[in-house]
Amino acid sequence: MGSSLWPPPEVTMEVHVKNRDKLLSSLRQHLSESSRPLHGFVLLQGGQEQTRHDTDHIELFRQESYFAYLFGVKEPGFYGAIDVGTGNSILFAPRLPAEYAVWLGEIQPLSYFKEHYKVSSTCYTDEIASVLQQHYHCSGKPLLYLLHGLNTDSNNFSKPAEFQGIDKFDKDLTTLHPILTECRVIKSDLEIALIQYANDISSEAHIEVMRKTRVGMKEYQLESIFLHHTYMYGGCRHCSYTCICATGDNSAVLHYGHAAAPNDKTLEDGDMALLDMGAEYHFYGSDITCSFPINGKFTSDQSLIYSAVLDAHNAVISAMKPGVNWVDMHILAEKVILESLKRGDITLGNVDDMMTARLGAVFMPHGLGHLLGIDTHDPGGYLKGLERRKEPGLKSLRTVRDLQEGMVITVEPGCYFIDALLLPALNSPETSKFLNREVIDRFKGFGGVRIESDVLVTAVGCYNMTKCPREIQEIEAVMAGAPWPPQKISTHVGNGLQS
Ligand SMILES: [Mn+2]
Repeated sequence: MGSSLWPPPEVTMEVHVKNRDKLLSSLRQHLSESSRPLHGFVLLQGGQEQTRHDTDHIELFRQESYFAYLFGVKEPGFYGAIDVGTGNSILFAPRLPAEYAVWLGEIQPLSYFKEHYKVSSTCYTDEIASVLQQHYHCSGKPLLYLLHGLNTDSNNFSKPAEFQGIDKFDKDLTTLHPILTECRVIKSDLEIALIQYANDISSEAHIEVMRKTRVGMKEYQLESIFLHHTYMYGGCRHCSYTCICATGDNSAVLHYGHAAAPNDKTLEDGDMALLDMGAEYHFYGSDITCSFPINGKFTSDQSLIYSAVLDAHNAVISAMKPGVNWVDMHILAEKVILESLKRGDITLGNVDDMMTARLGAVFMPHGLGHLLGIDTHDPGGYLKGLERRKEPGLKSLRTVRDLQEGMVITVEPGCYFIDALLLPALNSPETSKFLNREVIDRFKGFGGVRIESDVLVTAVGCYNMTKCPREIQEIEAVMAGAPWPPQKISTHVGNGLQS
């Protein structure tokens, strides 16, 4: 089919110039407010290439995300500094051996990096200490603002920059991380454009997969179609995350597709597919899930679960606007799903009582969604002072924040039949009374449904950046070959004369 999006858009480094400006003004404001001097340097160390285990096989490098945010540098081994006093930015490139030119290509001069990455100056990484000393015009040791802080999704800490001669500097390890992370939470127009493109090409790839899905194929063939489309027509060499191509009972395995479960099941007639796949374009990602019947026609049970999830997805998007709390959106999604399950006789009793018993988490154990940007799970979900909830389901939320204009957050309700959760729930006196055992038995092996869109919070509401068919009729039509987006039906049905 090719692609309506070819060729991919030009990337401008202006996005990173703006990101640096934003950090500089936030940091300066913070320093002024705490009566601290406006000098010193922000210093970040970019990512390093890694080899596979003990071999010389070099894994394809992808830049560390904070470094990518500020400098947009695709090459490994760089450092970057921002002079807090002057606002000047300095990139430090690794000094490459002459042999590099034999095996890896032309060695670019420093001027190339200065021009390409739109920084004030470029030097070599073995000059960091001397260059920063030269740029410092105040008394005492120059102060370095280094990146050190917790990633609340992984529980890992970012690694502060290290270099020869760092002992000649004072170090501040606490100021930078929360300020830089907060900058990343609210997206600029240029960042939004990149996320939109990642969404456009990924949405198109999902539709291509939907159209080519046939009984008897393997899950990895769906993955392959997606990867091909986003790379071939979008130049997306990286995905935001490993593709989850789950069918049948695998779709209840939330993070299916990993090395031990490598998308290798045969697609069976009557099964659902749950495909969670998103491409990355110039560091900025997308995170999209489509669920559909492999044979192209929803059964009544599939419609029941799918509609429950779609209603939750749509209810959340209708309610989203600045000031709305994300925990409330999660609870709204749970409630809509539980009401649908009750109408389908899967659950019994009063929905509010089910909510109190946290029954929603039996069917949707994960959080409703997460911030999205350079990382799939973009940082900043838990501002200082915000506590993770303890209750099932809510404790999985990657943020509990109020929505703000400029956030991009995924809306990804799901409903799954997971034995590891259903069996204990059926055996617990608090939850078993809500569960219709016979009907639930019918859903054994069903797997699950998830619908995931990437949503931008606007001044007055929100905007869904993901453009996939979502309604049951739309999915069935697209799978049967109908165009997407649907062709506009002409309102001009007069006498055939062109108006
Ligand atoms: Mn997601």
